[in-house]
Amino acid sequence: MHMRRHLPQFDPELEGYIQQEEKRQREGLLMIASENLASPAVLEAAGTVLTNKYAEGYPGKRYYTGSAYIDKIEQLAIDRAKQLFGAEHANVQPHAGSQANLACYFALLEPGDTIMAMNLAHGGHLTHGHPVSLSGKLFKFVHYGVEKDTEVLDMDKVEKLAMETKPKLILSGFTAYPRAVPFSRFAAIAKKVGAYAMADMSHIAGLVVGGVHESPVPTHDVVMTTTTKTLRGPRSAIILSKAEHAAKIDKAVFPGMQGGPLEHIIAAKAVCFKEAMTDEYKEYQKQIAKNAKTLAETLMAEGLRLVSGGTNTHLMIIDCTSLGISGKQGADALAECGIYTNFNMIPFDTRKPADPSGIRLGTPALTARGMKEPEMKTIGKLIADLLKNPTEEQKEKNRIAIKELLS
Ligand code: DSN
Repeated sequence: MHMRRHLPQFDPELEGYIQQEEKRQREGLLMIASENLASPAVLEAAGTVLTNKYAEGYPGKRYYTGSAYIDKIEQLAIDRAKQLFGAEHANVQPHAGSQANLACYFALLEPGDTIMAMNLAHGGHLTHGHPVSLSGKLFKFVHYGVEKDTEVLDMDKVEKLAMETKPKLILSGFTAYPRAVPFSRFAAIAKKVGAYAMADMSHIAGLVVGGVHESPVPTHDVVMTTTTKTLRGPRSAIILSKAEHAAKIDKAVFPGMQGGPLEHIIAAKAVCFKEAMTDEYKEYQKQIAKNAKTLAETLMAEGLRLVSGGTNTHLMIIDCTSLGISGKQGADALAECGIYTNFNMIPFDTRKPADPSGIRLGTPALTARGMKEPEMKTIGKLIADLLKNPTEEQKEKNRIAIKELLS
């Protein structure tokens, strides 16, 4: 818990809400697949006077004086990102994933060009061409999706679609796909049709560092990732690229998409990358995947159906259809006893996005708390018991069991 000295004095109302949120995080099971628990060192770096500094530009080429130390900090983040992922170039300024994705598109393409990406309802992201996103308004998207029977990608069909539609950029990497992304196959297809290969590895960047998932960095022109999720850094993003795209990427981020970089958050990213270079961190990533496997097996043994029949990443999606409840009803019931997940579309969902059939859940934050396979079995059973019987009595039983588990 953060010990604040000034905020409680000046703004007790706000401090009170922060403390309530700290308590919720401490006393709940955080199972939203994209959330994690940043370390105290990351939080400390994010809460520094670096927030006071304007530093538009890049290290050594700023539009503001007084940037000597900021330059050192940003360069440290850049060097560590390159080293960590084996990248030729790193831009650490994107405020968040959506900006980073748009910057990549603008670096390599012209508005109106065709991008091929995953359908949002099958696990893509809003910035992968949904009509409500600027991405979908400014570029032409062709979407691939998973197969109805297996709920996984058929890469021969992805290749066929690429051959037919000749996109200028092929994007891989997803937010709700429980299976490993076949990055090298995506890169080979892009090469075959003369498209740029781009990966959004936001969900799995930590797993990539831990050697649990193939890295897209060697085979792709550009790779973006958010720095939270499995990576366990601050809420932000970076772009990695081949050296030949460096100047275009930098120009697209600043001045293309953004003004002043958030140097306090860049400092927190530098801390995260240092943490990610340790053996302990790699073990942590391996445990995330082991925990997800055990949790998925437990849920299935309890009779729940998981999209694609399981997981080999950090996340899984429960299909609530046969339980007679919607994903939203299920996620709300779980939250009422302190198990936080999010409701999610399943492939070929017949329900609406605001009340879909699925619940997405993951293991990064539980694993950050030191939990292992035995806890996953206990938690899987609690989740299944509640979804099969979402009564007040079962919720109370779960609350007691969770308190015991976390004590
Ligand atoms: N919010 C992220 C997620 O939950 O996967 C995507 O932006």
